[in-house]
Amino acid sequence: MRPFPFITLLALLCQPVLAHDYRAGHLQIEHPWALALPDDTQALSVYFMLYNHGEQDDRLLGASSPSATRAELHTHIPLGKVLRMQKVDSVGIPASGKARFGVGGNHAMLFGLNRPLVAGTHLPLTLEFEKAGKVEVEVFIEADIPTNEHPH
Ligand SMILES: [Cu+2]
Repeated sequence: MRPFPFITLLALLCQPVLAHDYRAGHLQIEHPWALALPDDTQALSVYFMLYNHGEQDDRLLGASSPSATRAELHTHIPLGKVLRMQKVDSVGIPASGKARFGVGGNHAMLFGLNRPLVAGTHLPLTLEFEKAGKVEVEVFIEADIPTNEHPH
């Protein structure tokens, strides 16, 4: 069964756009989103914020989606004056800490998309964690970068 999105009261009170949150054990996955892009898009960056409310470190091991043929975890590394994407095997989320997947930093990269990326629609994504296991989320397709993009 697909986990039901958990919209916190705090999110409703503080955020100008509708955010959506997912919980899996001690992990919280905040507002997975991606930009709406043209139909011939080959690769899509997906962003979200991970919070670990537990007392043990966890680790994001990978991602997958029925809407893409392949998914990888990426980060950006500075190369002279530009940022270059680089594949990473996993990303740690420290106990009582967080891991930001945001513009210019970590992201999940989807390849071989089999559906249009229309603003206002959702795209299914499965995140696999070392301890929390597999968590299904819905990625909100946004017309623009959210103005409150993971400010925490
Ligand atoms: Cu990438």
